[in-house]
Amino acid sequence: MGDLSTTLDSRYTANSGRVFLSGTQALVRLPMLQRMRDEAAGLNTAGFVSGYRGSPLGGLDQALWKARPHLDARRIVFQPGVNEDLAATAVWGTQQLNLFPGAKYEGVFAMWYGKGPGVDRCGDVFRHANAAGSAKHGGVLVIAGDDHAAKSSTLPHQTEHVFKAVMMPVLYPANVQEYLDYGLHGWAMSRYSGCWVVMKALADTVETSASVSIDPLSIQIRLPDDFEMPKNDPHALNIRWPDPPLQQEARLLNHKLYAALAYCRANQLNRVVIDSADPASPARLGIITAGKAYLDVRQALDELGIDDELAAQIGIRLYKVGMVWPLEADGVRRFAEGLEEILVVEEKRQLLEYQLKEELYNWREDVRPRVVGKFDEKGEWALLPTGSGHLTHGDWLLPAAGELSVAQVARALAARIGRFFTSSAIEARLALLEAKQRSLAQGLLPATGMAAIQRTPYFCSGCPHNTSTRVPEGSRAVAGIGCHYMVTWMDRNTATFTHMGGEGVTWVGQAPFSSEKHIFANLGDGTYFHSGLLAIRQAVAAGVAITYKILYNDAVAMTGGQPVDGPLR
Ligand SMILES: Cc1ncc(C[n+]2csc(CCOP(=O)(O)OP(=O)(O)O)c2C)c(N)n1
Ligand code: SF4
Repeated sequence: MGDLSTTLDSRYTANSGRVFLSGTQALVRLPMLQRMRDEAAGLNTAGFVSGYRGSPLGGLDQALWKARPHLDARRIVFQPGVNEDLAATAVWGTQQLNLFPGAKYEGVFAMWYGKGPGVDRCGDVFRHANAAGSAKHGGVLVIAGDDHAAKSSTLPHQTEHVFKAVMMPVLYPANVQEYLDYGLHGWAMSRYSGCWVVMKALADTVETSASVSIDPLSIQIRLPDDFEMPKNDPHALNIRWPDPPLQQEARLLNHKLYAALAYCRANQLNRVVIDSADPASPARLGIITAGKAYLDVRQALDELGIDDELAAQIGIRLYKVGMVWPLEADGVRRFAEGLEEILVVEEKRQLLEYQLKEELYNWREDVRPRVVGKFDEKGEWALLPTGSGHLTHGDWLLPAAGELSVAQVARALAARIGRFFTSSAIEARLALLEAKQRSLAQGLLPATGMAAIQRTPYFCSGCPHNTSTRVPEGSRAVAGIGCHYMVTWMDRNTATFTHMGGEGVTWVGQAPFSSEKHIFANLGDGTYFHSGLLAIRQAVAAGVAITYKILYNDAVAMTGGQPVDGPLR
């Protein structure tokens, strides 16, 4: 008989073995594991979590609230932000604790969370706080929720490019176990390198569940022995005061990012997963990938009937990247050696591909593998005739727009493998996949060939948005972010919207040039508290004729019905 002492709370109380966790629950468990590790290491630390809700991290705050007794027991404070950048500012404060007298702990490890648009609005604070750095016994882990397919967002987002701009290293887990493992590495890397470290949480992985190993000490952290800390001081890269701006920049560019790379190297966060074991027939085709795209590659190989053994035999070397920016070069060099070609499989815009090409650029031409990924071997910059006398870019292989399907990845893999290995079994499986893909594209269910039903969402009956989003005859409204955005699909003369917190301000740029006298703007009560109040102040400051409707439904509905974060008056 199984262990009858297991309860739902075991996911947060078990100290060893395996528990069943969703990705969101793993993010709740993560700071508890960090505290347990610190305790075992004799460190007197505490934890702090702040951020703002939004899919795919819409339910994280509710999960943290539910786990409150377990967080309290591990000295972890959860203080949601009024918005994302104020949350990040509070996290910045945790790293300053030990600069002042009165600190009750040796350090505070902190976690920020938010969705892509929240990351976008944090550019200023991330840039400043990352340059200032983390505390030696603190560390900052930034959980960035990404929605590549815009399933629950007004635009798709891929935040790695934002973090590259503010110079924060990015880890990209592929499954629930890696949320725990990379999270612990993230804090350790942050303490070591002084950087704020990002962990990308993609909808496709953070919204899954799995049985995971929960032992806080199962991750062995190795501090690099090949990295020279300035002045031989192990804490030379951590936060300090005073700290002039050019010294911060020099510390970050000359040392901190290289310390993060050394940490990645020492802990083998990037690794070869499949390779030829036969020196007489070494690998020819390399595949480099990360996160969800890694899962797509595994699935595509499986669908093509290529297991690990066959893959190694036919000359495939598979490289799984855990830290996608910056890309550690020594591992890349060892991965690329002897290959004829490398296929980069990554979803959305090139991140790995551009770094890989840059790192291989100075190789001798006769040993440098060809790199394909977003585009085939003609490359992105080939100007190809369109047939109508115009020119276009090279041919897409794995397009950047939208998300990749397993069939697309399988097609690209089969094409590249087909250059040196053909098998009728692979071709037959590919044909099957293509047929499945075609019927899905036509809106047909592959199993039955019947049309899949599509239904436009509408307000729930009884919802105040049903009446509050109506406009008087002859007038128009602009929409805002929230559940009430659905009004744009209804016959209610409501068109265009802004990002969260800009509601109605587009009118400030139109009113001086328009014969229209007045518009309405919808603003949810949750958004009003988050940032929308400033939009109203902008409209007042500009003196434009606009009527704001603050849509009071007493909830931040779109993300799960959380209470508005404070009083509205
Ligand atoms: C900067 C930013 N953070 C978070 C989100 C995620 N988000 C989308 S709608 C929404 C809640 C809006 O609540 P409210 O304004 O009360 O409107 P309601 O959903 O209740 O209609 C949130 C947090 C976002 N779109 N942008
Ligand atoms: S705000 Fe709530 S009640 Fe209204 S449509 Fe959205 S989910 Fe339904």
